[in-house]
Amino acid sequence: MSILSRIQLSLLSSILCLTLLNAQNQIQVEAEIGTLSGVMLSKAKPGYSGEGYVSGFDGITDYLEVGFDVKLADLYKIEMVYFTTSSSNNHCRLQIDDQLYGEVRLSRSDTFIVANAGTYQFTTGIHTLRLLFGNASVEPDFFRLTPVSGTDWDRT
Ligand SMILES: [Ca+2]
Repeated sequence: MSILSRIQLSLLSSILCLTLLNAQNQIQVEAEIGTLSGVMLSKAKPGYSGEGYVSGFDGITDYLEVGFDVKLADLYKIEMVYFTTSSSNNHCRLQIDDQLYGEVRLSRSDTFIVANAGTYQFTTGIHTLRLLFGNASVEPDFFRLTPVSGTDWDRT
């Protein structure tokens, strides 16, 4: 093997390694494995991830809560994959570790789409996300948390 191809191979494995690390650090939590209160597991609409998605958000006390383990303390981008066929009603509420975090704005869609729910600084260990009814019959599929490593510009 020439020196050049050894260097190319080494570079390639470094890039692959970085990609795998990034994939591992991303956390995906299925909505349907959470604690469901006033809501239920659904499988009617195709295209979901995992075992289904959650339907039935229609009352002020309805919620779903998921727990997950953060291995790497970081600022995380929080996304929720969902659909809602309601056009006039357009938000739900999000609680992180039993504290109200804010509203998640929703768009009407017949297919699963991604909502950007904001960013949050997570410490290592177990945390919870609780999705509460706002005014929309949101049907969440899963949550995805992506570490914003290396971008210190919005931490200060
Ligand atoms: Ca799901």
